Amino acid sequence: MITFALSKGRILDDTRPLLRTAGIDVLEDPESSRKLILPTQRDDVRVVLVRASDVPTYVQQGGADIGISGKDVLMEQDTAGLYEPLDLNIAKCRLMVAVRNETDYEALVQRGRRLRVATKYIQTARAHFAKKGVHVDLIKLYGSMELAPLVGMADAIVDVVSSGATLKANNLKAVEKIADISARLIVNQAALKTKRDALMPIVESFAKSVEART
Ligand code: PRT
Ligand code: MG
Repeated sequence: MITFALSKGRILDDTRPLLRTAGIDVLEDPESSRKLILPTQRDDVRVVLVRASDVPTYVQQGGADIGISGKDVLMEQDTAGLYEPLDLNIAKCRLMVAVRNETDYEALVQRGRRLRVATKYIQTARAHFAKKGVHVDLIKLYGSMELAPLVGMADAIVDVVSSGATLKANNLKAVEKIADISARLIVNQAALKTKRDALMPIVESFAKSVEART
């Protein structure tokens, strides 16, 4: 049995065509189903639905053999035991530093005062500002990072941006790119050995789909 870990929302929307091309049809609508384990039309493949930030953990721990995760999530975690064979080029966005429209970010950074940065990407933000030589106080949030500068809780945020509409609607501007982000196929390294015959055709089919789209 192959267990495929996916998260609802953007990743799932963009992944379903790839799954179909790989001959995997999820039999229930994942968005409306309350089940956590969904059968596919293949007896030997099932899908599990987990939080986006939990996908690498499931694949690492062997709760799933294969999964799809945003690079932003992977950058934030210890990825030992994970094989990342493919950039799927979907769910694309950019990991950015953003501040209020009226903030002069360059001046703020040059002043050398400690910067208060709100984010759910603590490890990535720490590494980014350390590389720049900027001292930061990191504030861990789990969502709606955009609010923190508006209420005076932070000088800047680190978050993913796609259209930029959310920043704009909240009078924020992106001032620095940390990384380009896209979803990645990840595979449990041990499973890749023990279930190679079942897993490799899936990886190869995904690779072909990605190639066909680019
Ligand atoms: O399960 P949990 O809620 O913890 O995870 P999640 O909310 O991160 O899941 P989900 O499904 O929203 O995102 C899954 C993955 O999609 C992320 O890990 C990213 O790799 C990728 N992705 C691509 C995005 C976006 N684009 C994106 N725009 N993830 C989040 N956003 C947010 C953004 O932060 C902003 O607040 O969507 C909002 C709208 O973005 P704009 O710029 O289009 O306005
Ligand atoms: Mg969410």
